[in-house]
Amino acid sequence: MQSTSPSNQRPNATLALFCKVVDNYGDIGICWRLARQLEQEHGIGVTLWVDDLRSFQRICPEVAIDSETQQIANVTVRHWKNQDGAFAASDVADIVIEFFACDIPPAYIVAMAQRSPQPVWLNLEGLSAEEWVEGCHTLSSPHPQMSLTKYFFFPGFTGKTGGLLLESALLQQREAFQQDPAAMAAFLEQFGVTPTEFASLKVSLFCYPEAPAAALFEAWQHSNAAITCLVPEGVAASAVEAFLGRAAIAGTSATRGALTVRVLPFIPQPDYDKLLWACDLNFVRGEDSFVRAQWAAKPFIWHIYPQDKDLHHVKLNAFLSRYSAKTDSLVALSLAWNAAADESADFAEIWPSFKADMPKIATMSTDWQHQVLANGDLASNLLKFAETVR
Ligand code: TRH
Repeated sequence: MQSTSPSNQRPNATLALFCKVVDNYGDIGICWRLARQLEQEHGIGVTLWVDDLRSFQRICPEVAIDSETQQIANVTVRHWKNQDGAFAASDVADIVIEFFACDIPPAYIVAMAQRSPQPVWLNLEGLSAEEWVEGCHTLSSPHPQMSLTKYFFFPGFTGKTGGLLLESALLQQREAFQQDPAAMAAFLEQFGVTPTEFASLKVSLFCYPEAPAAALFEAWQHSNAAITCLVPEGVAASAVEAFLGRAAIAGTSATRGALTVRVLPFIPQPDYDKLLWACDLNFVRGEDSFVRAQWAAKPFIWHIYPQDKDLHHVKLNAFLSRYSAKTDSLVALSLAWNAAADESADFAEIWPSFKADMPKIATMSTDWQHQVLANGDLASNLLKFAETVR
């Protein structure tokens, strides 16, 4: 399964990836990235089953929302409408992945049990830096009624986990882009970013509605150097609208004091990478943008998906204690941004020290990349594991 096969040849193996878009875009963002990489770099024939084509279309404009089956980037995309449907053993792929414990249609599971040889069945879990993940990664779970075994596969930051998603050419592409200021300026210009804004400290902002964006904007207005905050439409909407004094539609911008806020459209996934690469600081969220920020080699602040009883604070602290580029100011800003600090946040105090530390954090983030990459990438690790349980 290691070599790449051109798309017109028989795939090295077939794989079905089931994705339920629970909330937001992260789930389909991760599954689409994984599907493309398995096809392009490993020659796997991938079928991506997804329930929400509209969300998928926002990160991948080629998606036709009314199509039951379509080919995009050599991946077969199937609209997963419901749990009904008849499946034969011959419909089942060599490897079957359910993302985030979503329920595969019952008839597909029956067909999996009937297939000979049986498929490798994986539950691809969410990313966490917590230690327990290492103990659960690759654990098996026999089906209660059928003779089928499912394995848990956890992404993660250590060699005892499945690693992180990373396309083989990404870091090279990122370096080439970052070494070409004209390309970065041209990229941002299409969203209305002016030369003056390009010369300022550029920050991308992607967060959940709970983030204290208004308080951060207030501190940035009084900064001693110009800041341009680029925010996709719909993100931090109330703070952005209050700052702009009007609806936050793509293309609108306003400047108050040192801060310019500019609203961007929601852009396709590959462009979002370029946005992260072109900015000096990135605020990211959830799982996928959080991982992409780690490959951007720029300082980033993570807004973690909020959970009941502040469980997400445990996950945030688990990451911060592993992250090798952490500094006191980065920890302070991260905790304040996630309302996880003991005291109420004073961004006017935290921001100047974080800004002063940014060059150091950017340098250390490269060490972090090397550390994480020593574990290999998630797609390759997943296929290696599948070989061992075949
Ligand atoms: O959409 P998210 O909030 O996803 C989250 C996480 O997956 C989380 O684990 C899950 O539990 C929760 O949803 C319900 O954030 P995330 O993971 O960063 O995914 C956003 C995707 O959108 C990512 O693939 C990048 C992409 N994106 C674009 O393609 N264009 C854009 O303009 C922006 C802002 C994002």
